[in-house]
Amino acid sequence: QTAHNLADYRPYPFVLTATRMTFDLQPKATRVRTALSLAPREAGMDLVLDGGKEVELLSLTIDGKAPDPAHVLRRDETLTIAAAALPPHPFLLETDVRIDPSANTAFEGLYISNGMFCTQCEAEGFRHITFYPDRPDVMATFHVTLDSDLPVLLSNGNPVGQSQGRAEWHDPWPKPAYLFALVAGDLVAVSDSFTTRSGRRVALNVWVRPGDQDRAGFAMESLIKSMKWDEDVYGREYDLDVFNIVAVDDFNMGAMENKGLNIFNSKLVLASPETATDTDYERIEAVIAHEYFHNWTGNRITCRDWFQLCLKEGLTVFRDQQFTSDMRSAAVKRIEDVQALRSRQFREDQGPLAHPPRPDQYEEINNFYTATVYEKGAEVIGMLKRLVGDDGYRRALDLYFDRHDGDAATIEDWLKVFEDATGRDLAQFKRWYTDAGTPRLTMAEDWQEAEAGGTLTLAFTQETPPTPGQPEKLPRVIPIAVGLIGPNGDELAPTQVLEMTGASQSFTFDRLGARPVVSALRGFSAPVMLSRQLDDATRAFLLAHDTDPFARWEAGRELALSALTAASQGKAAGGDYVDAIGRLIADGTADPAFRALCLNLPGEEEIATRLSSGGITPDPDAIHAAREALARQIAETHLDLLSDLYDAMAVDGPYRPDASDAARRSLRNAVLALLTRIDGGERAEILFGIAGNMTERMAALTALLRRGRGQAELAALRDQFADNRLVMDKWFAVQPMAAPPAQAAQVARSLSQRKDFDWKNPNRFRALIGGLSANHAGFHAADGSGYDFTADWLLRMDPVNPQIAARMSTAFETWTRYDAGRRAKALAALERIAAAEGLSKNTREMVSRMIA
Ligand code: DPP
Ligand code: ZN
Repeated sequence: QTAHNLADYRPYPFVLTATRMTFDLQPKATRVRTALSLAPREAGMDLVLDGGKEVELLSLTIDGKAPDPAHVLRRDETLTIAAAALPPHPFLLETDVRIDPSANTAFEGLYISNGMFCTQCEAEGFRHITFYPDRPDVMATFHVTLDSDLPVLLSNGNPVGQSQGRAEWHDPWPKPAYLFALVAGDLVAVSDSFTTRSGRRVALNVWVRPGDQDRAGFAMESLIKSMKWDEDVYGREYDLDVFNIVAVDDFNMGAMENKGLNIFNSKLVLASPETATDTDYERIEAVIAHEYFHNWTGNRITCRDWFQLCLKEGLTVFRDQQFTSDMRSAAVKRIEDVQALRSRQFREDQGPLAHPPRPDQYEEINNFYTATVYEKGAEVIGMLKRLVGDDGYRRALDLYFDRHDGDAATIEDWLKVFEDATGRDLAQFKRWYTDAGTPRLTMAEDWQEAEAGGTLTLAFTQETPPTPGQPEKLPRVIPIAVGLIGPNGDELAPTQVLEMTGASQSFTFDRLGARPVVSALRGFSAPVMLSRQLDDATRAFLLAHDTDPFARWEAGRELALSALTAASQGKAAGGDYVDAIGRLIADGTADPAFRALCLNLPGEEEIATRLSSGGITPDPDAIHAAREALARQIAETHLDLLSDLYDAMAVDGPYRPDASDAARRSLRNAVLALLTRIDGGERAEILFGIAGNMTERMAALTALLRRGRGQAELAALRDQFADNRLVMDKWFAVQPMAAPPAQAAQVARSLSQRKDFDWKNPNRFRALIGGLSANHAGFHAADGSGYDFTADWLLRMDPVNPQIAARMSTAFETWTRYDAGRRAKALAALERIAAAEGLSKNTREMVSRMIA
């Protein structure tokens, strides 16, 4: 009853062609009148509509007449009209319902944020607005009338009528209910326009609250760049006369791609140098692009059912990654994406919540908006592109848009266009979509000297550990990009992609003059964990000479991890890494952003993941200490070099959020974090005082907090920005995150008692609760204080906003990998949550999967 299974998919027995709605928007009692043009696909079927229990049915008619009440059945989540009451031909079903947006704290459906009406319907929010076939394969045109005294009234599609207190919108593109949106509020727009390459002039607006206009310009620039890029790179044009973006403060997600009316969490729209960091700017650009790109990959072609979520999300993430690579540095973007994948998706894959990019079962779909569906979904597409080549990819995508425009499609449809466009059989490749877990790839080298030149054999084996419900795994297709580097550092063989299909497989390179060093998994050509026997000297060689930027960074990463994992188990280490990093930071020819990425040590969570994948129980306190010690060692060894670099990387002139200035700031801030360990915080205090931009101020503040200082700076920031929610979110997040681990839970607890901890706001809640779980040794404190604090707040949030509570419960997803003492405390916290009366379906599913 509670689980949904992919295998149970059936088409909806009615065809819905047009939806007309009229909203009388009142905060406590909004009336929604809906007319659905329906036609039965087959005779004798009951009409089942979704509708949340708070939706109050006032009247219902079929072709203007009320049916016999005996034929209308209201259950908690559905409204059923018996076949006996339905005509055998097309008919009009009209409903009139009442809902209470002011009581909607879950922010699903129609709700109010700061006096503004807005909606969130993905995945299943529309059923909280009216009775409807709320599933993605039921698509209709929408005609929407909004009645309200509020000055700005928006919905999907094109405006077709405006008068005092009323606006009408028509969306000619058939869409599923999850893409419906409306907004009504006192808003102002930053406006511009874009002319598509076939000459359609599109009015563009970014709507914000009065006073926020001067922080919306970057979002608008990003939108225009995205529209142009999608035409240039994918040949995709926009298809309406207007494109509206609205910023809202209370939002469960980052943003939402509703047709023609994207709704954004305000933190992904509003930016000024004083309030937003370089990272914020980069994310705004990427998410504006992501939601815009959904217009084709998601809206024009949507998903047949929610099991196919990665069809639109994996592809759209892949597209926004390509966009950012083109706008900024491709090398840096790739490294950042791999870091994010490892820290979120590999972590998910290792624990009790592991699932395939296309799951075949769920209880609550909102729990599947995960790193696996999104980021691994994107990696799978990257592999497909590598296997079929750029031309093959372009042909396949053209065919996809051509063949499936207007469809609700599946992963099978997606793979079929690649097969048809390239002639390749993708049956084995499909396992990437259906199997969970991160494959472990092992590489062994064999070198044979010979007269005609030596022969190098690379022998690979693959194995994927068991995951919930999938004890055994068959081998996958793994594209392994490899290059060979000669002893003098020259590239002997450029990158080639080895295609592994078996459980073990060898590849041979012959006629080689001297034994080369192998640069493997270039560009992170597959989302696997690669293990190979490599000494630290060879890693340092690759860090100095590899021509592939990812592989070069990876060599440094491996050096650092080898030092850190050894040290956290009480073994001496670090020399090779400290020497190599010294050479790299002194190399003025290397991109500052790349040097910054190399200088930022692997996080504690990443070290724990590495240890645990090698079968070692991670000790959070020892990991923290080892990382601190290595940072100090680098700072002491290279003090002069770092001081000079800190001065040299200062950025002159007004703040610009572009990649090259951001790169210099990122290197300088990485250096600052190290130097603060030696100078007692002198530089950081100065920087905080003089910096005009949030990037440097946050870096300085974080460095100080990590050293147990920074109280004056915190107070200054609060005084200056008490009224700026987004800055105050940072203020709440940084304190538990950068606190010494033993105090982190206490820091979070006292912050949670402040009046301005407006916890029902998702951003504020995520800031504080997520800030603590980002402090690895703090969240996993041996006394259980981190677990207890987090469980207390999940329990408090759950009845108010189940989506947020369930999402944040993933802080516990790695609990099984720690020692018995921590496991017992984490399990007790999870059991306390599980035992709560009235726990939401969302959180219940998460907690029971984690305890199972
Ligand atoms: N709004 C979310 C995203 O764009 C869900 N579609 O990924
Ligand atoms: Zn998306």
